[in-house]
Amino acid sequence: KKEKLPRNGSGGKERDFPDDEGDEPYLVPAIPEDTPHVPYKPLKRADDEVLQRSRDYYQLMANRRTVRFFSPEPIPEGVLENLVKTAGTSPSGAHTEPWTYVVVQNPEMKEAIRNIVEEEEELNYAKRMSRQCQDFNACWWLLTIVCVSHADGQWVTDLKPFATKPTKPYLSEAPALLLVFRQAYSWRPDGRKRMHYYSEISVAIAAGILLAAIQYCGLVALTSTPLNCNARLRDLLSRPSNERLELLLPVGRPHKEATVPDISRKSLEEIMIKV
Ligand code: IYR
Repeated sequence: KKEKLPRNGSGGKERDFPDDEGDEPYLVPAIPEDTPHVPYKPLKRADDEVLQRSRDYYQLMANRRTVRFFSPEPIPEGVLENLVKTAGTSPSGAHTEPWTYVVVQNPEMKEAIRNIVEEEEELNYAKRMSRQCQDFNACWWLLTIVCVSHADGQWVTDLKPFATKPTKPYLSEAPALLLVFRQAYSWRPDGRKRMHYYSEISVAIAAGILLAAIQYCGLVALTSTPLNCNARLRDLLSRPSNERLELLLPVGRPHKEATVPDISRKSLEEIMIKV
C-alpha cells in the first residue's frame, strides 16, 4: 500500500478534519446507520421561568473566577465523578466523544506533574514567551548576532496584571488535578481508524461545560493550558499517542486568603451585535 500524503496542502499539520480512509473497500459508519430516532420531550418551562433561570444562571457564572490559591481540603466523595460525567454530556463531531479526563489526587503524582510543568514554564517565561523568542521568529539572523538576552516580550508583559509565575504551588496544593486530553482519532472494533471530526472545538465545548459544572457545585478551578508539556505529561500519565493534553485544571476550594485580580468583563453592548 502506498504511503498517504496529506491531501490538502497542510504539510502534515494537524487540522480539524482528518484524512478519510477513502481507499478502504467498504464504508460503514462507526455508529449503525439504522440507529433509531426517538422522541425527545424535555420538560417545557413557562416563559417567565425561562427568563428567571437565564438570569440566575448568568449570576452564578458571573461569579466564576480563575483561582490560583487553593485550600488543600479534600473534594467530597463522588463529586469528581459527577463533574466528569457532566463534561461527558458535551456535544461532539459525529458523536465521537473525543476526550479523556485524567483525575489526579495522589500527592506524588501531583508533585511529578508540578515538576514537569515548572521546568517547562521556566523555559516558557525565559525563552518561549520572551522577546528573544518573539523577535527571533521575525528576524533570526540579526538577533543571533546582536541579542542573546532574555528580555520580557509582549506576552510576558501582558501577563503582569495576573501575577503568574513559572512556579506553580497550586499543582501540588489543590486537592485534585483534572487533565483534559483530546483524542485526535481512535480505533474501531475492527481495527480501522475512527475519524474524530472537529475534535478541537468538541473538547473546547466540553471544557466549558466542565468549568460551568465546577462553578455550579461550588468549587473553583484554574483554567491552565501548559505550554510544551504535552509529551512529558502524556508519558507520565501513560496516555496513548492519539491523545493530546488540552487543559490542566487544578480543582478544589479557594484558599481562605485567595485573591483574584480586580478586573471586569466586557459589557453586553461590547460583545453582542443584533442583526
Ligand atoms: N502558561 C503560563 C503563562 C500563562 C499564559 C496565559 I495566555 C495566561 O492567561 C496565564 C498564564 C502560566 O500558567 O503561567
